[in-house]
Amino acid sequence: MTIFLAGSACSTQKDELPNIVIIYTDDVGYGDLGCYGASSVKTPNIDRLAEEGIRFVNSYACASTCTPSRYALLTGEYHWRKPPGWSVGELKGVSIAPGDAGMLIDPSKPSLASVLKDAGYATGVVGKWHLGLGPAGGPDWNGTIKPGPSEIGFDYSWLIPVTGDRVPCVFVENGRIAGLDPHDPVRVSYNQPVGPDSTIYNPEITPDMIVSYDETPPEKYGGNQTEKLKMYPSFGHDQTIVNGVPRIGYMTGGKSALWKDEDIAETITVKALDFINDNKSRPFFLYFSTHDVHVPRVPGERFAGKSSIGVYGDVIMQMDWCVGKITELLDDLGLSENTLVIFTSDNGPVQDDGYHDGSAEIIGTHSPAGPYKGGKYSAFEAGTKVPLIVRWPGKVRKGVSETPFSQIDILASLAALSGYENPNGLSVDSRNSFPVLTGKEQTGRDIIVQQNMVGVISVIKDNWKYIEPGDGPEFNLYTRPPMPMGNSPEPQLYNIGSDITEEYNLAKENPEKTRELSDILQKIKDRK
Ligand code: NG6
Ligand code: CA
Repeated sequence: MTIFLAGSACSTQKDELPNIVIIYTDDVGYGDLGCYGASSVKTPNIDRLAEEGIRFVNSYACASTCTPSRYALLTGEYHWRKPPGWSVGELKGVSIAPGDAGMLIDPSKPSLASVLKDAGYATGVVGKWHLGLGPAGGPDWNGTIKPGPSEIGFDYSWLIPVTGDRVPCVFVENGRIAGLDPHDPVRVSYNQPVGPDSTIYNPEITPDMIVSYDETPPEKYGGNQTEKLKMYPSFGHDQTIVNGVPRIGYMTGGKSALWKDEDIAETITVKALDFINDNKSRPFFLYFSTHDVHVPRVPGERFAGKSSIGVYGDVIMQMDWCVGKITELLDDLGLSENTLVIFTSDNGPVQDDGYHDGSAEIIGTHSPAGPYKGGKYSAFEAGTKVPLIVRWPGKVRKGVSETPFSQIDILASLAALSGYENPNGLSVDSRNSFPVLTGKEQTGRDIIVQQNMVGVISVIKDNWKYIEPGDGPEFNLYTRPPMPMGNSPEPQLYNIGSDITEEYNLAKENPEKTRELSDILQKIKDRK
């Protein structure tokens, strides 16, 4: 592995710090973008970023679900160092924070936001959070919601607090629900119904009852309030209907603050643009975290019905539009030259992820995972191998990079850029790879580490991939098509150079390599 000296070549004088915009998309897969080979859906704005910057073809998120990837991005530490013990249905040890999780990031430790704030940046987060808020057990939603982003260094925050498909369906601005009428407080519970809006939970629904998009769902899907639904759940998402969309978690009240799903993309984009405008005359760091292309997929009027592959394509177009609005403003303000834009995704793709939205049926020849196996939730490549585009005109080598990169290194890399003295000392896992991000250095990380939905860890070294044995299910049956999870009670070893779809488990044939990689993993686990 190449070791870069602290504060090495890439460190920058304070007065010339570039602005930094991280566009972190949700569930966007390796094959979802034009510049990565998609042809059924157009992404001109992202493709332009790729043309003007560097596009990575071997870049990884740290996990195949949202919470642990975001945790690693902001803290530089693998989330599996503190196994969460959450459950979803029958699945135990799941790495998806429930909607009433308290703040997961320890405010006493450095974060990407605190490091950049200390370096003189105005720091803002706009969009999906999903890292817990408030004390353990969740916040007082009607009061001041803390700890949260401001406790880890964000000057400004406008959040989708959990996910679009989880309550509460409100935005939280700087620790308060935006637009909340104090006479109509919200009530939120992840344990029991909380009032008339708590709806259609039906414990008799099991995965084998999922029907395809063109069949009529069994009556049970609608429970007692079918008439309110504009989109059926295909699994779960059956506790509260807000705007005709059924969600996970119980909620009532807060009518004046409820978001409208059709408007989420535009609302958060406007907030992101406001943040840039407000801070245009000083270095700023914006973490813009889109809702698209996560479920529920409810495109705004501008994009509804516009793609040839149903809502799945519509929301990709919408996400691309958000990107275009941001780059357009940077152009208009004359800031493009001095802004480092990083575009990537939190985990791989999924089609039907609990809503009857046609994504499993109308997708045609579009391949969200590109050539790879698996997707969201999975230990296979498409779970974490995601698009990464970096643009900083004049500063990055334009073109395509095959150098391996892991999002775990974003913390130390951006810390180094901001002049932080000892970026590799910030966390146990993150290493300064800034020269890789700019294409100056082509010897990337020699080891890539990632986890799947149930915390099974894999390591990649020199095209060999080892997936540790685990006891999770072989498929996630809550999705359609059912997602291969990469779980097996046996160790797995793939040569992802020659067997890119991970068909042949060579662990028995090649016990030395299996042992070598499992030892490496053990050492990483033991690292303090
Ligand atoms: C799953 C949800 C899925 C999605 C996911 C989180 C069900 C059946 N599935 O449990 O719809 O919300 O959690 O996605 O409830 S993530 O991108 O935020 O990790
Ligand atoms: Ca996600």
